[in-house]
Amino acid sequence: MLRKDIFSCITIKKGDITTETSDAIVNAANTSLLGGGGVDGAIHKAAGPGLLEECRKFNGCRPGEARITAGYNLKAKFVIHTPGPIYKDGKSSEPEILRSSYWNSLMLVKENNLKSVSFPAISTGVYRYPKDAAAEIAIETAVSFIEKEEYPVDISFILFDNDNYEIYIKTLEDKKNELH
Ligand code: AR6
Repeated sequence: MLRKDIFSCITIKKGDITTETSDAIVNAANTSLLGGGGVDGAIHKAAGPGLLEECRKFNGCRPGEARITAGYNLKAKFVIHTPGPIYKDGKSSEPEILRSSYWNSLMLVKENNLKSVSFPAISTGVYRYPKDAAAEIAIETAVSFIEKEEYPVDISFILFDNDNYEIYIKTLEDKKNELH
């Protein structure tokens, strides 16, 4: 049987997302879209001041929504900015908002006809989302995008810390076993 997802692929890598060569990298931003620390700070530093200038035109962005800009000095052609949820107790719509961040970013990939995208582990740093639960949502949303949208795309997860890297490997393995 020909699988629907035959042209799509999910990759897990350890590293720094600012050096990725995919068509787009995703930024775990805040609602101002005007930069910050963590991966956001690293992306703005590597991209140069043009990125901040372009981000100003959005006048911010709500958690779970996403906006696309050029990549400036990055190797990636585009940056997709999405503020994930700030984790409180897990009962304040955090899972839905995190899922929306991944889903809306992937919809921008499709709308802009991009072929590859790299994600960091959104909300698992300063925003303190538990890493296991966040990885489940990231992988589950990527798989469901591939299944539902039937859009061929290479989705990479670039993990900066060992914990997240190991959690993602295990979560993807579990998901594969569930699907077969
Ligand atoms: N490449 C890939 N992943 C990275 C990199 C990098 N260069 N640097 C850090 N990470 P965080 P959040 C990982 O705090 O939790 C900012 O100030 C890091 O190990 O960057 O969504 C924004 O402006 C962690 O697993 O983002 C917001 O105010 C993951 O990226 C706030 O932080 C996310 O950590 C957003 O918090």
